[in-house]
Amino acid sequence: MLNRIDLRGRTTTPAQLRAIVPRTEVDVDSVLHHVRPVVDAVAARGVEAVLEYTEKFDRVRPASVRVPASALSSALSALDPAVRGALEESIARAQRVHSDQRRSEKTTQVVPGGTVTEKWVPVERVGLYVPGGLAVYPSSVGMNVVPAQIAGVESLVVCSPPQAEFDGLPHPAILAAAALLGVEEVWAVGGAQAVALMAHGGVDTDGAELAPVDMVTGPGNIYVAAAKRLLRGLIGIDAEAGPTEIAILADSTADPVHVAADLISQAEHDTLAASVLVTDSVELADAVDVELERQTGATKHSERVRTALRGKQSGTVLVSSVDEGVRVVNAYAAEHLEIQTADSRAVAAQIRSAGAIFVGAHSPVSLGDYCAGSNHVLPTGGCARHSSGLSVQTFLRGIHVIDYSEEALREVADKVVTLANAEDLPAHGQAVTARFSR
Ligand code: HSO
Ligand code: ZN
Repeated sequence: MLNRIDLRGRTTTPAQLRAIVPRTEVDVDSVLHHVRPVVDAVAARGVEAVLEYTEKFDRVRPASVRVPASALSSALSALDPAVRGALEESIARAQRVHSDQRRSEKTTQVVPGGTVTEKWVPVERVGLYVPGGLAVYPSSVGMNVVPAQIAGVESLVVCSPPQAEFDGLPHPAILAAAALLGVEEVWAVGGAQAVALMAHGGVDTDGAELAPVDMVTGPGNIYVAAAKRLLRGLIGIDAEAGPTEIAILADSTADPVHVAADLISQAEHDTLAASVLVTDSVELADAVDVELERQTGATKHSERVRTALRGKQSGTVLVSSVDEGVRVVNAYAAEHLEIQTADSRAVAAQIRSAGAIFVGAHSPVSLGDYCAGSNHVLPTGGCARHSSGLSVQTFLRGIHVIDYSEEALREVADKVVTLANAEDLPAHGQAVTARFSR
């Protein structure tokens, strides 16, 4: 079922490997000209423009955009108790892991009387975008809200598209998840309009105010990504999420049933999702292909899965050794990387680029999607080469606090003057010497 790329006997550089192992290119630039007018209109006319675009794109006109508190509490009461229990477990585990990400203030004494302290200050107000439609993921609400709350973000707003079938409210599972996490401010707005409204703020038809946020996080389609790209700078953003990716580095000891199940699990998200197997075992590759056929036929979203697995972004890469496989997966920098080899931990220790690494036979990606405690908002499209997944750090700003005494300044004054003069910025030096010339 998967395309096969045979790298055995070929010598390749990381840059060549990145070109050889295909991935979905999402051309966000190509939709910027559609999204710019939306962003500009919302900036200029606020909620009035939001309602026009909501009618046009979501085919519903909510009475008010701000979701009433009663809708949040009734969504939570109506939530299936089993789902609520599982969501609570997911949130509790994420809270444990993310609590350990908190940073403490550190003071470095550079010289006697001269210190630099790095203090960590949470972003004040954060907007979380939660998609509706095909992808209704209450688990993702937790993955965004938990690190923000643990970072100490004081003000959080969630935006999610209104649904005609739910009387113009966002999907009830999203409302329930928000309520469970103690998020009180939810607005029924989706797409680029949502990002623009959060960035610029606005006033609802009934006078409720959405104060502008400092940062927007959360997944979304290409229009949401384009809006983030246009508004970045005015607001901070997490990342422009692309289609999900799983790479599995496996040898002959891996179980093809598990490997196939895991490849299918992420293909289930999207026809553009990427499922990549990297292996030194032709027998495993063959057995996985057989399993993929069998399991895809039996799975609920088989059409979507089949399209994703057959897409050019998915495939099997044959390598001559696990070491070569390590080079391939490091170059590919998958959002999710599973290691299923004889000594999975030792191989995992060699991985330098991946959004998250899942080690051994009992750590499938879907565990991480829901209940490992790790975050499932991870860098896609090779961004794992330079970026990390969502964490407490995403919502913190490190601020250097410089505190020097007169003596400590005097001691280094000539160095400052020398460097200032070398850069032809003598007034910089003056700002120091002025303190000692009288
Ligand atoms: N695998 C997705 C996250 C997710 N899976 C949400 C299920 N629900 C992207 O990491
Ligand atoms: Zn998933």
